Amino acid sequence: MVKRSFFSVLLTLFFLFTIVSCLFVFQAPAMAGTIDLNYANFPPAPTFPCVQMERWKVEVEKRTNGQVSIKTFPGGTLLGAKEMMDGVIAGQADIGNICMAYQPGRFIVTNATSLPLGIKDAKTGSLALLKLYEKYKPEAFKDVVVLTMFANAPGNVMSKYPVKTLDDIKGMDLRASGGAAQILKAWGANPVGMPMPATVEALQKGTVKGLFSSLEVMKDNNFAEMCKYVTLTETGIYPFAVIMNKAKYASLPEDVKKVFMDLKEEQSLWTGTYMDEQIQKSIAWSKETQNVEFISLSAAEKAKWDGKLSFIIDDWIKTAKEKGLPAEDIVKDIKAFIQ
Ligand code: DTR
Repeated sequence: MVKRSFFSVLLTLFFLFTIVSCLFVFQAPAMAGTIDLNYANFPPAPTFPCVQMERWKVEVEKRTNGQVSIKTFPGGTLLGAKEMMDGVIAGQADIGNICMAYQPGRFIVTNATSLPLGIKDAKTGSLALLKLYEKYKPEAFKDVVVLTMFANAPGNVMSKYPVKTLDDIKGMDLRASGGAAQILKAWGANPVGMPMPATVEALQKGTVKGLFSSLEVMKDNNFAEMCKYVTLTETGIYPFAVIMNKAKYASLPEDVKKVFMDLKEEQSLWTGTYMDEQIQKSIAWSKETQNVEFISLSAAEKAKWDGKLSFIIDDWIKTAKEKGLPAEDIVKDIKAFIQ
């Protein structure tokens, strides 16, 4: 009797020990490894910079087996467009998405991609931008770690009134930032600078009569409701970067850093491809449900519009050279990367 109960106690202890150690083994990685990161973005959730953010979050959480958890903040709820770079450097957000065109003087090298160089779509622009960054590693990024870069598709005029000739666009108040503003100015329009989120109100109030950007915003931002005309100019992209606080990045385990770096080019390609697909959907939707008229410039008119832009590249080269940058090489490289 005594012998039997001694064995059953031993057996029970053995089972308990096994269960506890199993629990410990399965819990340990999650407990020891949970790294919480926040990611700030400035435009609203349905727009492409935020869609790419959610895709990146899902991929990181999957590829680190839940070791990293990302909390996303779309719509400027953590940091707005213009405070993004400094906010990430200061650690107000661990990760942030910047549109470089909103600070043209700060990101001179990477903003060269917004020159009218004939980038044909977002995929080409995104990969060329990332290659340019990797080649020149511009000073502007010395206080952050770049997680990826991408671009939107070439710009077109979306307006409340039809624009068919240079006379039509003359003096028209159109929203644009950075390099795109220069393009509009060269065509004789009156560019009004503001980040994308401010554009909705400006259109509603009539402060601007339209905007110059990639066409996915007709659907994503519902601009098709107010802008019933699109003039197909197909020029000028906006470069974006996803940046991370340097100290926070340095504190990550090596395997997590590897996941981030392995995703750098893949995310760029994914975003460019996603954007190009969204453009097609947006065009179809604008035509079919919003009755938007798409205006193609005649060959003669297009030549006039293009002719107005050539000085922009020369001017950029001159200014960048004065700042000690290898300006001609940068332009040559972009042209080679987009082939
Ligand atoms: N064209 C730039 C960048 C841009 C294009 N689509 C979106 C959507 C949300 C924010 C920015 C952008 C611009 O007009 O700001």
